[in-house]
Amino acid sequence: MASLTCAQLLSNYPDEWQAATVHPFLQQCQQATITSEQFNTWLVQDYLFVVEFTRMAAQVLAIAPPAHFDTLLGGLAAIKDELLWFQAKAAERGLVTTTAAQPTCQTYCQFMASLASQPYAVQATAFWAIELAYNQGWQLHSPMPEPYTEFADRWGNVGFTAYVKELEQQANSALANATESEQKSAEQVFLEVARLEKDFWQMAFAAES
Ligand code: MP5
Repeated sequence: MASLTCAQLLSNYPDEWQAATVHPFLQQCQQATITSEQFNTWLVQDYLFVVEFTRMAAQVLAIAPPAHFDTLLGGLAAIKDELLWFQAKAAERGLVTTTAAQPTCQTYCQFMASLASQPYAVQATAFWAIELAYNQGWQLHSPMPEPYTEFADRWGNVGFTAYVKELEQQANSALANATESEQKSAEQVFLEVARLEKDFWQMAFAAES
C-alpha cells in the first residue's frame, strides 16, 4: 500500500476541512461585525489553548528525528513570542488570562495531551493539521480590517505558510515510514483536529453578549 500523505487527507475530507477553516466567526471578523464578547472569548480561550499547544510542541520535539529539529525549534521560538503577544493583546482589552478554559477548549487540550502516547507519525500529522487550520482559516478570511488585521496576518502571512509546508513535508516523511495501523491513526487524528477546530470557532461565536 502506498503511504498516506497530508495532501491525501485534505483531498479525502474536503467537507470536514472546510468546516474547520471557514466559519461565521472568521467571516464576521472580516466584516467587522463580530462582537467584543465573541472576539474576547476567542482571544482568552485561544491563549489557554496555545499554552497547552506549547506542551504538545515539546512532546513532538521529544520524539522527532534530529533532522526535524530545526523546523520544530523555529515553531517553538514563534510560540515563545506568541504567548507574550497574547498576554499583551489580552491586557490591551482588559482581559484576564487566568480564567477557566471552557469545556470545548478543555476537550481540545485533553486531545493534545493524549497524543503523547502516539507514535511520531501520528503526532507530526496532528501538529501539521493544527497549524494548517489556523494558517488557512485566517488566510481565507484575509485581509481583515482593524483591529483584526494583525490577527489575520499572524497566521496568514507567507512565512507561516512556509513553516506549515515544512511541517507537511516532515509529517509525510514520518508517514512514509509508518505502519498501516499508524497511518489509520493519523487519519483519525486529522479528522479529530478538523472537528475540534470547528467546535472551537463555534464556542467563541456562541459567546453571550
Ligand atoms: C492554533 C491556535 C494555531 N492558536 N488555536 C487553535 C484552536 N488551533 C490552532 O497554533 P499557534 O501556536 O497559534 O500557531
